[in-house]
Amino acid sequence: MLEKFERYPLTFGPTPIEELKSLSAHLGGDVAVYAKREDCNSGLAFGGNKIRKLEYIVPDAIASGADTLVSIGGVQSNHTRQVAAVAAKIGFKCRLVQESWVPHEDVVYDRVGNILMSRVMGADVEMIDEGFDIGIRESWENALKDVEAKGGKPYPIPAGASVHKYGGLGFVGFAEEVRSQEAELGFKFDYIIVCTVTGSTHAGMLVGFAADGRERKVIGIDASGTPAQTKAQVLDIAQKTAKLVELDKDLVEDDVVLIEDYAYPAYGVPSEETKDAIRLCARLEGMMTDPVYEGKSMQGLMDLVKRGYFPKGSKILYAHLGGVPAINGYGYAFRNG
Ligand code: 5PA
Repeated sequence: MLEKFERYPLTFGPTPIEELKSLSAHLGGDVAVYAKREDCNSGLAFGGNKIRKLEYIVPDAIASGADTLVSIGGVQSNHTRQVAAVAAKIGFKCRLVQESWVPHEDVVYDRVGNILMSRVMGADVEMIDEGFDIGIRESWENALKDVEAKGGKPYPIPAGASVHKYGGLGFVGFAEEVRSQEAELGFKFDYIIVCTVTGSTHAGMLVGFAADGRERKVIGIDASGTPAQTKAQVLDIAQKTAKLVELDKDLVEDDVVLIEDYAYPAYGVPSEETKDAIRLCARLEGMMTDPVYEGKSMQGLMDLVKRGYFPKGSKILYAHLGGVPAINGYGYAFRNG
């Protein structure tokens, strides 16, 4: 589906799929849980889901003649850290807008984890006191103008690289990769669990898995706390991406399965249940998840299994999208483990 698009390799190659046997047994043994490790996908500053998206965006950035990648996220954004790493790798400058999307308890929240790495990698980091919103932001548009005013040539990458013409392509590739791994494994996954916020990860998967009729088997776990906006954005990106790759099927609203029950109390704030899910997964599998995204989708996965959402015998693929560096900003929440 992606042959006609140029890809700039930034990942190690196909990401491993591993069976989470202890977790599956702990959850009762009726379903088998596997993880596809997007968190281990690249040597670029701990990697994560944005690297796969950026592989299809970088050729356009280079062709545009730009010299500065300009992007936006919260203070502990994984996305902006990955943009900073990619900019360093391809010899671009990087301008990042970090908005106050998350209330926090730790005094070092804006000094550790993702933002620490972005600064070390040379990004020009600007802190803006604005709340959470996955849409196009004035602060980001101002940053684009500012780069230009200072003689630079900006290349715009919106939040999560989602509302970008090529933002959905990377995770179409994820679905194709899963299909070829399934051929080797000798079985197909019945469900794919994905954490959803700005939407292009989920949207790309919808398009990729629609190719073999599994679009409604992609189960999005909302971590935005603004699910109506997130769901609409997933559908819009999926429809545009479907057109781009010439999918011979129309995607409709009901194809976007987005479970809203685990984003509480707010974007970036882990509930007690999210923290428990992070601890349980870490203690059973040695697999770390973060308090903003993957901890919430892990909590969702565990709860859905317990509630019998998946028929007995189901094989479930948990997409681990990265994001662990942000846990450094949550030292207080995990002070006792
Ligand atoms: C993010 C996003 P989408 O934004 O494509 O829906 O992906 C959700 C997601 N898991 C899931 C991890 C670890 C993520 O980092 N992160 C954003 C960021 O600024 O880091 C875009 C919000």
